[in-house]
Amino acid sequence: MGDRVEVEEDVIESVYPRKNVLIRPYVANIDALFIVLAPVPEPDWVLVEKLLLNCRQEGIPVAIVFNKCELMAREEEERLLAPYRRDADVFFVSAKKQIGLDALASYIEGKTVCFAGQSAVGKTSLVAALGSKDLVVGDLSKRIRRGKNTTRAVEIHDFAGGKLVDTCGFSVAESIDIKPEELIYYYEDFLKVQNKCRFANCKHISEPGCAVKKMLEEGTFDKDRYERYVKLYRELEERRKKQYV
Ligand SMILES: Nc1nc2c(ncn2[C@@H]2O[C@H](COP(=O)(O)OP(=O)(O)O)[C@@H](O)[C@H]2O)c(=O)[nH]1
Ligand SMILES: [Mg+2]
Ligand SMILES: [Zn+2]
Repeated sequence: MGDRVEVEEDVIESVYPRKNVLIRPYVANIDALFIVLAPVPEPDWVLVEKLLLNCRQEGIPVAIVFNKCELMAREEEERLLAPYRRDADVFFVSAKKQIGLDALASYIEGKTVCFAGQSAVGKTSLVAALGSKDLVVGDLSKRIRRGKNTTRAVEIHDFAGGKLVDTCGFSVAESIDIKPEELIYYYEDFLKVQNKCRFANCKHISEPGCAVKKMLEEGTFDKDRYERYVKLYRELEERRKKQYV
């Protein structure tokens, strides 16, 4: 879904070449990915990291959309999202209370944007709330209110000269296609200090004389980010082991 096609009476006339493709969620030719998070359900940061990496590989810009923002204090939200500001634009919104939707709408204008993230964070609610704010969308809200039962894996809605792509939740176990030893190349802040590590190919996991570890001890490196990196590294390592048995 998401290939650019010309549809005439449900017949696919032609399929254009894809400019990018994501596997989880399975979409193609998007201009930006929205990673939707919320205070509830509690964010799965490893999933966030995976989505960021997937988009980096495919050259897709990412914005983090923190929904249900009315349920948490702004300082707390800012603290949670601070480590991601270098990789993504951040929006604080509420589909329910109609907060921050104008900023989101102007970011989307003319783009095909895919909403991704855990189930129940409010992806579909956001698509519906945006639709109700925009006069150009025509029958968007009608189409969305067909009810949950008709929600397919991916739904595409016209919006402000672009498109909103709503996806359903996908399993956190779904993996990215990166070798564990390649993971480091997606962490620029790790690479910056790598020349200070004793080993040129340091993965900053258990190597002696590691500059990242030293900075962690000194409190000058983001601990949460490092822990997510290690978790992801271990997961990729595990998966490779399984591939070779
Ligand atoms: N408090 C609050 N609840 C919301 C908000 N947006 C969505 N929800 C609720 O979160 C639940 C999941 O929403 P849904 O759009 O189905 O999530 P999806 O699975 O990501 O598409 C529903 O019960 C919504 O009413 C919000 O801004 N604030
Ligand atoms: Mg949904
Ligand atoms: Zn190191």
